[in-house]
Amino acid sequence: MGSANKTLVIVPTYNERDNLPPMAQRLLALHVPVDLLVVDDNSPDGTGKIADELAAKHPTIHVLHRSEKNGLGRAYCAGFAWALARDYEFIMEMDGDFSHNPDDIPKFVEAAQNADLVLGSRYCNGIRVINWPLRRLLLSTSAARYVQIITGMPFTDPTGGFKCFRRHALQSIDLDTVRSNGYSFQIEMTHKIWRQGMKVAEVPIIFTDRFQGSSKMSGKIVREALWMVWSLWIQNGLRRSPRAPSKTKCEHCESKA
Ligand SMILES: Nc1nc2c(ncn2[C@@H]2O[C@H](COP(=O)(O)OP(=O)(O)OP(=O)(O)O)[C@@H](O)[C@H]2O)c(=O)[nH]1
Ligand SMILES: [Mg+2]
Repeated sequence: MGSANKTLVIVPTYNERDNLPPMAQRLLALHVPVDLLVVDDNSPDGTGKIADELAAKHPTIHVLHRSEKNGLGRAYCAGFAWALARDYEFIMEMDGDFSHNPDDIPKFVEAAQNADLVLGSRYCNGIRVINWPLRRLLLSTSAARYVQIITGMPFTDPTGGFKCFRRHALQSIDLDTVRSNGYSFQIEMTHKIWRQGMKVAEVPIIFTDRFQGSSKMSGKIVREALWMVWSLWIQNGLRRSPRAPSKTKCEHCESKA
């Protein structure tokens, strides 16, 4: 199957009807050409229908409909499988609520020329988070430290969801074995790539929390992440380093990574 562009941006959506059209416009206007895949879990607000209308107008926009809300991790895995069945080389994760700035996409693609996975980091060289209450920021930075200590992964922002995978990095993972769904989904995907000795780069991003709607952060998401990192450490043979020599790289904050 052919595809027009080498880069696919996967945006999972659940009730994003107001955000999706402006997001699509921003992606269409990028100087690096990208395809967009919307993975919609039958949003009650009709986001899926809006996505279909956009796809009918623009050949670079695609939609994957899923029958019910099943979490971010499952939506992304479906999107990854869709991408791997086509020719995409750079496969990105991005939120659909403008927490992630689509204008950062070219920066990821550039860094991915020389890496297997690129992570957007809110915390390398300072803290760049807008509109988060202090307790949410503390939870996120403590989670990052916890992940670093237990797994040995040196990344400054392991729970972030703005990422770019190279095709072969995704192909190296059995997507059916990825179980986690909340923030630990991000940690699990990165760990599965890093522990093979693949090259992981970080690029700095500014994260802006949605100004409308309430946070989905819950005790369940935190608990899932708490045990997941121990499970990853066990999967890695109790190692805190990759099995193969690490090629970890932080483009902009080399000293910290
Ligand atoms: N397909 C699908 N998309 C989802 C699901 N849950 C969240 N999303 C989308 O995933 C992206 C990130 O989810 P958010 O709800 O913003 O999660 P968050 O940023 O951790 O939490 P907030 O503080 O609420 O913004 C958004 O584009 C959501 O619409 C889901 O179960 N299925
Ligand atoms: Mg959000």
